[in-house]
Amino acid sequence: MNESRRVKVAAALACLALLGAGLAEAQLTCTATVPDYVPGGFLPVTFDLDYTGPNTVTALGMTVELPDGCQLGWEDESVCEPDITEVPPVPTANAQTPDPVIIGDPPECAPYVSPIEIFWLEEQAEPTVYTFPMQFTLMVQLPSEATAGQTFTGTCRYRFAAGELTTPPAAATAIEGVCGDATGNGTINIGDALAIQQYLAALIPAIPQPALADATKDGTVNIGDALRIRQYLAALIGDPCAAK
Ligand SMILES: [Ca+2]
Ligand SMILES: [Ca+2]
Repeated sequence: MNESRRVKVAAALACLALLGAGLAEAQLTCTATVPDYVPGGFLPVTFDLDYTGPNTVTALGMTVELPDGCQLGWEDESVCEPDITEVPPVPTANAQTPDPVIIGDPPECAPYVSPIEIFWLEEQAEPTVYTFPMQFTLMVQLPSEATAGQTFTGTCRYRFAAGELTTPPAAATAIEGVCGDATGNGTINIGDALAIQQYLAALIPAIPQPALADATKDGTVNIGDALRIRQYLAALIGDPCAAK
């Protein structure tokens, strides 16, 4: 081995040692939370990701496992109904907006199926610098025959300039709730319609049970849901969540 090559090998080994030390100090966490669900409705599945360590995270990926029959978004949500955002952007420190990409190529308006591989890919020359802690939410549609607990699992991957770390799987189980019960107290009353209206007026930051509040089952909570609940309470309709 000539001198130049010996120096390069030594430098490479030193880098690997530094990387190994860095990875050993790195702290990764990924947790999942879900509210109660309604069969056939949409459910926000939220992942909280955190990282502390000496290495800058330059790429981010997740594998998400859905219960049987659950679906996630569409390849091109702009031409498919309902119009839901399949994977949101994530916060970054250098004002870049990496495109979220789902691996797979289903036919137009066919859903992605589990397990779902998600990556946030940067097109820019400079790597994206992710900021932690971060949170993102996937809107998943449950099958109409869903019963009992519905468990969602996410495994997060962090990539550095060299090397990659994977978190243990984070799981959360949703239980079935009463459709229209936005407050999550087990009954439908005027308080549920009011909670939705207060949320839409930005008087409260969140709805306790957003999937139960989505009476129209279109993946969003809006005034139509409050109207359905009011119509139900006025005995104008028999089921606040029945299809129109
Ligand atoms: Ca309620
Ligand atoms: Ca709705």
